[in-house]
Amino acid sequence: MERTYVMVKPDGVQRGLVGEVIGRLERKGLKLVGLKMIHLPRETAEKHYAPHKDRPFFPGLIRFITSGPVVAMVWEGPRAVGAVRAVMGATDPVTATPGTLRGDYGLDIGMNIVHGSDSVESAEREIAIFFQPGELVSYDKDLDRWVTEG
Ligand code: DAT
Ligand code: MG
Repeated sequence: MERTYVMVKPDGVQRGLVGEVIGRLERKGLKLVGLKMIHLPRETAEKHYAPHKDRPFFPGLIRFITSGPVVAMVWEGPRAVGAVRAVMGATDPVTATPGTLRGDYGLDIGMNIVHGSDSVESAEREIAIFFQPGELVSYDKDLDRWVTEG
């Protein structure tokens, strides 16, 4: 079982795509175990995107991600990291496969609607930035046994 960090970015919130992101991940069979809406302070944004701090797009990325509220979430499931990446699509929405969130809704590599951790290690690091352990819930969903045989 894995947990992954997902964030509807300011463009996704402004465009009314929060429900679309949550709905697609629910229908995929993943389980929502943490959720909050926040307007990221600059320090938190810089911490989250620290692996990109030397990239030329970093200042613009920080400006964008702090430009409005985001919806921060933790999703759980078997291979949840890869499952979310697949639902989300490639980084550049223009080349992201249609049928993915980015492929269906985006045109701009920066304003690409949603973030999802790229590995189990990144997920652990990112979840710890946004959530206290006590803010995440554990619960059984009766439907889980119809989603995976595991
Ligand atoms: P992803 O969000 O698919 O994991 P990433 O981790 O490589 O992509 O980059 C983080 C974010 O930074 C990405 O969602 C959008 C922005 N970004 C990446 N490459 C960019 C580029 N060449 N120009 C502008 N923004 C970029
Ligand atoms: Mg990434």
